[in-house]
Amino acid sequence: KKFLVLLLVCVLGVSLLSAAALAQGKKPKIAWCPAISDPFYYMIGKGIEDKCKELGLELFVAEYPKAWGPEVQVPILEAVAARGDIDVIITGPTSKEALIAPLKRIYDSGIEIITVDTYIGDGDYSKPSEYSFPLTFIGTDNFQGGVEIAHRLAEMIGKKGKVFVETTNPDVSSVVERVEGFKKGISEYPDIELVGVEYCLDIQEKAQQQVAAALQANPDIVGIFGTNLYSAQGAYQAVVNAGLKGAVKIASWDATEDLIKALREGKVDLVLAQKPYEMGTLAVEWAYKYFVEGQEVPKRIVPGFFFFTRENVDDPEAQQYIYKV
Ligand code: T6T
Repeated sequence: KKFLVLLLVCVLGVSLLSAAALAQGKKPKIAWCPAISDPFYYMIGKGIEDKCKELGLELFVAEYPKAWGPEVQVPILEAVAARGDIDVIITGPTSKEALIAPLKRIYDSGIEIITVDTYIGDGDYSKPSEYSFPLTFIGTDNFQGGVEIAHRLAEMIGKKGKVFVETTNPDVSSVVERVEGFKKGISEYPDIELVGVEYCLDIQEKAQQQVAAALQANPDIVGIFGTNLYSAQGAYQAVVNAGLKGAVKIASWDATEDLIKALREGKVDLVLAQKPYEMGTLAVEWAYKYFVEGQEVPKRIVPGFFFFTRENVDDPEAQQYIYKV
């Protein structure tokens, strides 16, 4: 009996090994499953598409969802996995927790996962855990960005007064880290009070209403941090509508053409640009290196970010950071 078990273990081991060996040298077929339809995700998609062309890789692009969340994302991912011809899925998980099990099932069916922009669990894929199976996480250091935004906003408001944060969801790694980083940064200013954090679920109109309500409840708010493009776009519209343009300083995240125009017009005062195009090219490059060259993939890859201010917004070298889709 012992011998039979041993034999079974050996056979299984050898077939797993040969499956891994077979995977090497083969050009992977990539699937891009965006988390939401927005200029940031279109830029990632553009990077993926360009790099696939350059490396001669086949690419399948899933639909760009109209709403943010697992209810919309999971069925799309499952349909892509069910095609049967995909080697790697590149996606941005719309929840740290709710996406662990669905992505694990897909991984167990033989598809590698690369997460871009957002991660599952705590994002540390380097030590074994129920969520450490993705090949890598490629995304901005959102916590650091939040800290730096806090310091810059503090300078703009003379290091005193009430500030407010408009964000999207409480369980999405990117924005959670931005808020945490912001709180950490702002905690160094004893005369600044954070009066609230609201969640718009990535819906711009909701962000606008929530900021309008916050301004009514606290007419002496002097600074607002909008943690992503819909939060920031909704925030500045509420401030303009309230007749407070310029009086309330706005730090925004994501360099859409809309936010850059608003910066020029004095409706926002700071824009953090991520590097979504680079996230896309890096994801494909590493999938290629893993499948074709058998290279080990770093578990965390961090493209930097860039700050737009009214002083540098027209610099020729800054233009590359605008999300132009
Ligand atoms: O800010 C980006 C992205 O980093 C975040 O995870 C979700 O929102 C955006 O896509 C902007 O809408």
